[in-house]
Amino acid sequence: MVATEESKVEKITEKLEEIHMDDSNAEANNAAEEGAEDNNGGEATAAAKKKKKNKKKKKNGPKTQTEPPTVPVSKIYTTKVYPLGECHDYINENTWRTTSEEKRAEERPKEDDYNDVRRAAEVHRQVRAYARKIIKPGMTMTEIAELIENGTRALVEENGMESGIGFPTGLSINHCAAHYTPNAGDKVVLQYDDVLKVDFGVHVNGRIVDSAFTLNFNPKFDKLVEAAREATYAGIKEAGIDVRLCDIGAAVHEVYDSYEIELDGKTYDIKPIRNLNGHTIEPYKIHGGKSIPIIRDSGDETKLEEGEQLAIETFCSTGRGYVVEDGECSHYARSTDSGFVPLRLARAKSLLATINKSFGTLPFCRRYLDRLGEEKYLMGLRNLVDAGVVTAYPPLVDTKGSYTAQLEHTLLLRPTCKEIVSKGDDY
Ligand SMILES: [Co+2]
Repeated sequence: MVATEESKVEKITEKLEEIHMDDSNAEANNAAEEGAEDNNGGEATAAAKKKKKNKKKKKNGPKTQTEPPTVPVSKIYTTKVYPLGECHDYINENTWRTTSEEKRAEERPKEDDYNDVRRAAEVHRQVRAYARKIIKPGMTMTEIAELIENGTRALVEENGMESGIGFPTGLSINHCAAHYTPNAGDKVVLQYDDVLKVDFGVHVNGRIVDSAFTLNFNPKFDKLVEAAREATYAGIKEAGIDVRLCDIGAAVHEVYDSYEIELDGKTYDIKPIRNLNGHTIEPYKIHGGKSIPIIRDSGDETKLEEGEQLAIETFCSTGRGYVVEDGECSHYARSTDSGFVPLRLARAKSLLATINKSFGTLPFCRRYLDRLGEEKYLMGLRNLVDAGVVTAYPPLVDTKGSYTAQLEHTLLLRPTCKEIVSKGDDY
């Protein structure tokens, strides 16, 4: 999900092919042991026999993912210790953090939290590996959303507020940059010439991993997608403890300045979408207190701080570089600071009870209400939005005919290093 300038102000209110998930250390150990065996001239010692037996047993265990993805990551990582993201040392006046014993000690009590975020990230990587391979023109938006959501629910072992989907699966196409997911009855079919932003979230104990990528099928859009990727990585590189938000925006903007794209004989500047922002993430709150600009001259000198979790996301466009709300709304979230609001409609009250129980402050969409068995809830939902108890997040669009792209990662500003938790082999 993305933070808009407006929301910042209105805060009030896998026949199954196998993907090997063995970690490289295990593979290295096996290779080393096999090497040792060869040195014995192939003699089948008691130890080697035992090892082979163990190996076979291990193979029968569920250590690989299926297609489509159905195996919980906890059945793959049986020690329940999930892989670290990509870690980067802090730079400049923060280089001391890398080797600080004191900072290492501060991280120890937070390991369980980090492990929750990493479990969510592993689910994201495994679900998106399948999504990136299988999403093709001709599929409906509903099929795409369901394959991602079914995968997420299974791999994270969805369980009430303990683990599940972090927010609705964004499947925004072309000039729509964000916050579109199909509602019931949606008949939109993905086309060859579409540029699709896939933005989905996974949470474990409220620790949300928010990561997004862009798919294009016609290579004429490659530059646009590349621009979003490079700009986001520039933002990620810039981010760190004590770094001013405006400096991240400037680093991102500078990359976009170097990009243009030729589409059907016409050349377009690739611009950042100036009213879309990255954001901090807090437990069960996709939009924490800070918005991270993707333009220079934002003037925001607020600094990032130790311990913060960030979604660094940038969007670019061949249009105006500015989005407005447009079209049927699908995304909603309970407002986190609405306080007590008296509700007159009984239907609004019962709907709010469902929202509180099923989503808390996590964003949801109409399809999620449908699957819970809620019916004829639009009036009640409208009532909750009007009362300020629930915030509606309609699709955000640039000018018609334009194309937009996005890339997003979730980062942890750990005391000793910057960890890109959602980083994978794909992006
Ligand atoms: Co986001």
